[in-house]
Amino acid sequence: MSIGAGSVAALVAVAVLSSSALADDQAVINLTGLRIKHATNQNKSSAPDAIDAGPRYAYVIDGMVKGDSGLLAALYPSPTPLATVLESFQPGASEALAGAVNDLAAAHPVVMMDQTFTGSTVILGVPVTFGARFVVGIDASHFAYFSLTNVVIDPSFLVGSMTFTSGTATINRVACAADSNCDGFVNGDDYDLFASWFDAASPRADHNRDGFVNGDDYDLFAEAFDAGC
Ligand SMILES: [Ca+2]
Ligand SMILES: [Ca+2]
Repeated sequence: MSIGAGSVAALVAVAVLSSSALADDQAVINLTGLRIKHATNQNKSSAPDAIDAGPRYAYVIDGMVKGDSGLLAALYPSPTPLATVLESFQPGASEALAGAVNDLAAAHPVVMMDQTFTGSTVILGVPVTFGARFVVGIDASHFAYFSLTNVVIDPSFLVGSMTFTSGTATINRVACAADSNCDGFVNGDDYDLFASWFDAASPRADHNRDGFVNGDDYDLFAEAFDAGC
């Protein structure tokens, strides 16, 4: 079969269309300067960096924080990984800083992570209570956001506050809901991973994100997997 000039023009038109409509698969939120301070609510947006809607998103929050007053300044005088600080207040908490979730409706707004951390520890002999709510989502204007609310650092006058000296929250759009490991391919690794999550009744197996892990999720996953995306 030969390709005529008209077909070539059509192909070029398709190529131009698809490049102008090229999916924006990532949004990055700069967290530098964000304070972790008692009773201080903050929000950071990726604007003007937008991201397209997709059936699945992977997110990772990474940053360095430093104490800027009180006991926290004594304890963390230089930039320290956020994960290390979270672990010192609530062991295991840093696991929540990265993950992936589906949004089968592939529509914005969407919330990817809504995690409340709470813990208590003793810093230099002082019992300290800590709490914070981290939310990562994409708003209706397609900008990603990170919000830090419900911050409790008690007793705040003694413990002080912290600041992000650097850091980002990065959201990557994943083209296939069945791409469990978010590597861009759908293959046996994804099936095995999903099956292990499902067997463990992990929230990561909640394919349709309705709050339950059951046969519906297995069927939906199998359907997406068979379709190869
Ligand atoms: Ca994969
Ligand atoms: Ca479900």
